[in-house]
Amino acid sequence: MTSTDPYTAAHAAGDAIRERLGEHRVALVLGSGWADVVPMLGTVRDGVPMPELPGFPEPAVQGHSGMAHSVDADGVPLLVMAGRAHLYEEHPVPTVVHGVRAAVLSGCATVVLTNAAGSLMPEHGPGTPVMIRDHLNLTGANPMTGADPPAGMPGRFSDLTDLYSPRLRAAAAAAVPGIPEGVYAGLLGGSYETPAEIAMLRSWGADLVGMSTVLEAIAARHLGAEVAGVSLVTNLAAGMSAEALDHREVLATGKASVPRLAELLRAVVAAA
Ligand code: 8IG
Repeated sequence: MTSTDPYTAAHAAGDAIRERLGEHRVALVLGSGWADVVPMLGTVRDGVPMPELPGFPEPAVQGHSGMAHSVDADGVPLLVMAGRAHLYEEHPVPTVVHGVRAAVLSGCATVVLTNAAGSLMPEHGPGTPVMIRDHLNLTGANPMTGADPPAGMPGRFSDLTDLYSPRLRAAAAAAVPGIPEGVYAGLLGGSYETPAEIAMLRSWGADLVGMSTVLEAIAARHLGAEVAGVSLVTNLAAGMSAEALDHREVLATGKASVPRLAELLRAVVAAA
């Protein structure tokens, strides 16, 4: 992805998605621990390993199947991408956002981003789904840097007010009364935080902390998509609990939460 410009590469991937899986109205990116929701979202019609699509890297993180599925979700054509590229794997920013750009350019008008996250809210611990209300992009990166978007694409400096659709958040709240909302701090990652970093993030307004989502949300909004974000809390952030942080627990918490997550996602997709 260094020789062609990232938008041309995403266009090619969008065309390949349409050829292999058809057209979809909504795209759903599944984070760590979320993969098992796929069969509960509707009728799974078809699937393709994402590395077979142009511009997608080989999957690396355990628990990510790296599949793109075409799902009939109660009549809504839904493109599910189970797996994503992370900055901490040293994927370039255009690779990190390639999937959402491809999905939008393939015709998806809505992008739903999910992740596993640490919680800074002591009352919302492991197993709690939280709707992302806003984010802090603390990755030090941004998909709108680099060469100007090519002709025919919106320019940079996208307005990120209401990045996380108030309409879709309201649909989630209607389906799951009392579902919490929070501000997601997206970090480069590679390690979890120190307790001092978590204290800092709390003072900056963060409710959730993770290593994904923010760059994809910006890239999706830039191309005009409506965006929703859902975090599954799998741990209290560093210094807030006696338990050590462990990636295996992320996957186990995901599995136990699957039926509730599927119900929530079905409601958000139906409203999209
Ligand atoms: I799951 O506590 C999960 N992902 N940065 N911090 C960060 N990412 C996470 C965490 C966490 N838990």
